[in-house]
Amino acid sequence: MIRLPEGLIARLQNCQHLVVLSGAGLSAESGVPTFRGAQNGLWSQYQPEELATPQAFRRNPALVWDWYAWRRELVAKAQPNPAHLALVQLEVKFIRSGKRFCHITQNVDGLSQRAGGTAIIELHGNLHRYRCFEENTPIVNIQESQETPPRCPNCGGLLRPDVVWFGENLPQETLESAIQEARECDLFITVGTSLLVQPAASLPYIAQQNGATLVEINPVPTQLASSANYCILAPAAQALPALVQAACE
Ligand code: BJW
Repeated sequence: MIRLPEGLIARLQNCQHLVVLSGAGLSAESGVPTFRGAQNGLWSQYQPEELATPQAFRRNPALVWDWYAWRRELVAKAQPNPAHLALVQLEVKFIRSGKRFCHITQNVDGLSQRAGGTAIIELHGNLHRYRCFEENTPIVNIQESQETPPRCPNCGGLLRPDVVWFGENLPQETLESAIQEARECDLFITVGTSLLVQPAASLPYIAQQNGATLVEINPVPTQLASSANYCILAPAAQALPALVQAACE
């Protein structure tokens, strides 16, 4: 049984505009490894931070492509977990009551959408989409290819996953929408993120500066814990369903 902090349920029930910022911990209980957790098996010899860069792709495109292909397969076999489903329940509850809800995710796995979520901002892209490394154009259908990575049908450049790597700008409109949501909300919940990566890590502070109540859900407290109004030190798949059930009673 999760012990929810006193006052949080009432705060959630009174909230008019909820923003949730999620990270890899949201999908941990679906069997998807977190970004900075211990890696196992095939890819344990590589640091994810060293593969998720344009430099790594330039140096060894096949290695980076294969890493994403492996992750894509892993995610395809995974199922949304009770934390993804609880967020969808919150979205439905908020929209039905005429209140605002937004889920900003750093995850590229698409599991929140598979759970039925629609009010989602994908800050770091999606590993099921592709674009041309040279022209930066989205590529919808990729053809069977002997080459790794496959090539762009328009210019012959290498294809890459449509995700945001270190040192790359987030899509401007996406980032602006996320910042606006953070500025306007009155309750901001972070779940399953280490908050080590900018600009996502600044969003809770933007929300707080504009008067929002901050909540952190993570089995391990992050640097946000000292500023948060409420912390739930528990896995997402336990904490979120407990919170949603209590708020809906
Ligand atoms: C559980 C759990 C359970 C476990 N339940 N929880 C300002 C200062 C310094 C540096 C910078 C700065 N501004 C920009 C930078 C550079 C850089 C950056 O932030 N570097 C830092 C390392 C310092 N940022 C960028 O380059 C960004 N671009 C940018 O800002 O452009 C302009 C610019 C460039 C350069 C300089 C200045 C300005 C782009 C960032 C793109 C990040 N991309 C990645 C890869 C995406 C594709 C892929 O997945 O392969 O995104 S990196 C990686 O980190 C991935 C994640 O989305 C992201 C965040 O990780 P997340 O989700 O928090 O995962 P973890 O593993 O770190 O944490 C998991 C958490 O879950 C833990 O806390 C666990 O405890 C918890 N957990 N089980 C709940 N069951």
